[in-house]
Amino acid sequence: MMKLPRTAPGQVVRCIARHGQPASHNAALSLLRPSCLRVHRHVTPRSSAPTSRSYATVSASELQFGQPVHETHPHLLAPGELTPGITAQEYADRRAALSSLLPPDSVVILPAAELKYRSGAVFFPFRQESNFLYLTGFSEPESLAVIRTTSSAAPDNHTFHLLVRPKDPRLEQWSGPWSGTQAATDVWNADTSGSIHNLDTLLPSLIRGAKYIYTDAPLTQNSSPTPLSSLLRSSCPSASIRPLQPKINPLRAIKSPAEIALMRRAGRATGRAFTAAMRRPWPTEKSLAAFLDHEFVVQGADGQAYVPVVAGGPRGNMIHYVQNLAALSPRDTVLVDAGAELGGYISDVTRVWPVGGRFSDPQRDLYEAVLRVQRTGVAMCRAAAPGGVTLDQIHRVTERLLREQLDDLGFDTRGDAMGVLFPHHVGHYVGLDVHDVPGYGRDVKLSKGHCVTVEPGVYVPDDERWPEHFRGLAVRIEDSVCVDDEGPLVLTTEAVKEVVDIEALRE
Ligand SMILES: [Mn+2]
Repeated sequence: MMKLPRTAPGQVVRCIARHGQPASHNAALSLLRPSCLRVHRHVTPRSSAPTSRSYATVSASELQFGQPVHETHPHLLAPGELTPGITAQEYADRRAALSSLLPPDSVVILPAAELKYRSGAVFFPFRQESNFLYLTGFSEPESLAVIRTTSSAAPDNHTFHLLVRPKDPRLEQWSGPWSGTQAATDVWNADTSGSIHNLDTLLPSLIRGAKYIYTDAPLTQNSSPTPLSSLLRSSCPSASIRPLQPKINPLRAIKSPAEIALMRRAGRATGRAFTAAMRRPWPTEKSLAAFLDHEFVVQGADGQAYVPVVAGGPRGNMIHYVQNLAALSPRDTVLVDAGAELGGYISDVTRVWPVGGRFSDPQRDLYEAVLRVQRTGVAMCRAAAPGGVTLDQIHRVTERLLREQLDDLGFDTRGDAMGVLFPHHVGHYVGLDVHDVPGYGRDVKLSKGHCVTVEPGVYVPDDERWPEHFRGLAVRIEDSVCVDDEGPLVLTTEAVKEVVDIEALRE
C-alpha cells in the first residue's frame, strides 16, 4: 500500500468532484489529480476538493500508467511535469501556440507512432512520433490526438481530444500497464477522451464541419487511401487537407527555457560519458560503444539518442559507419559520434581521440586545424550578430577557414578538394529529433532558442592526391549548441576537446 498526498501545495485541482467512483482505478486517479497540475485554461473551484473522502490510501498496484508520472516515478519527474522537465502547462501552451497559427475552423490530426517489429512478435523499443509527443506529452502507441481550433482567444483557442487504448487488465498483464481513457483527461488534460477502438465513430464527431485538416499522417498506401484518410474525407468532404510540419516547425525550432534546460542535462550526461570514455584504453569499437550506452544512463539520461558511430582509424572516413565491430589499434585515433536522450530530447556530440592516449604529430596537426575552425563556428552561434547569421553562413565560413588550415598543412585544396575532404554541412538543428524540424531551412537567421550542432570535419582518403602522413585520418568535432543573444550556450561542454586535456586524461 502506498500513501498518497491529499494535496500538493500551489497546485490547481481539476474536476476533482467529477468522477465519484470510490476504491477503483478512477478513485486512484482522483487522488492523483491534485498534483497533475491542471493547466490554467480550465481552473475549477478549489472548494470541490474531496475533503470528506475516505480512501486516502490506495494500492500502489492500482496506480498504473503507460509511462512514468510524478506520482509513480518521483525520481524522474517533478510535480506538474508530464515528461521529464516539461510541465503540463507547457504542453497546453504549445497547443495554444499552434492553434493561434491556424486559420479558423482547423483541426490537427496526430496519429501516434506505430510499434515496429524486429522479427515475428519481437518489437523494437517504442518511440513516440515527435510532433505527437511535442503537443501531448503522451508516450503510448495506438493513440490519436485531435486539436480543434475555437473562435476564442488563446489560451482557450482550441479543444484537445485523445483517443487511447482503454484500460484492459487482462491485456496489461501481458504488455505492462497503459494509461487508459480516464488518465487521458485527468493526467494528460484532454478535454475529452475515448477508446481508440471506437475511432470510426468518435473521430467524425470531433472534426465535423472543419474547413482545414492539418496532418502528416500518410493519406495513401500502395496508391489507395488509408483508412484514416477515408475517415477524414467522409467526415469532412469539403475540407482541405494540409501538411502539419510547416506549421509546427517554427514552434519546435525555438526552444523554451525548459527545453533548453533539458537539453543541457542531456548534453551534460553525454559530455561526461565521453570524457569518462577517454580516460581508458578500449580494445574494440564494441566495448567503447557499450560503455557509452551504459554511461549515458549512469549520468542521468534515458539512454542513447541514435545508433552511435564508433570508428577506429580509417573507418572514420565512412560518415555513417555504425558496424562498430572492429578492433582498435593504439596507433589510431577513434572517432565517436554519439548522444544521450533525456525526456525525448537528444544531444549530438562527436569527438576524436588517440586510442593509445597520445596524438601522433599528423593526428595532432589535423585535429587542431579542425578544432580551431570548430571553435569559430561555435562562437558564431549568437543572435545579436550584426545582420544575423544562418547555419548556411556558418557552413561557408567554416569551409573557408578549413581550406586555409588545410593549405597550411600542405594539402592542395584546389578544384573539388573541399567537397571531398569536408563533404557534409557544418550543422543541423537538434531537439526532439537528431535532425530536428525536418524541412526547416538552414537559411533561417538564428535567434535565441535555436539549438544546432557545429561539426566541421576533415576526412582524408587513402589516395596519392593528399599528403602521405594524413592519408586515412578522419577528424570531426561536434558540439550541440543553443543560440543566445550575446553568445552560444554550449550544451555539451563536459566533453573535453583540447589536445592537452584529452592527453591529460591518460597520464
Ligand atoms: Mn550531428
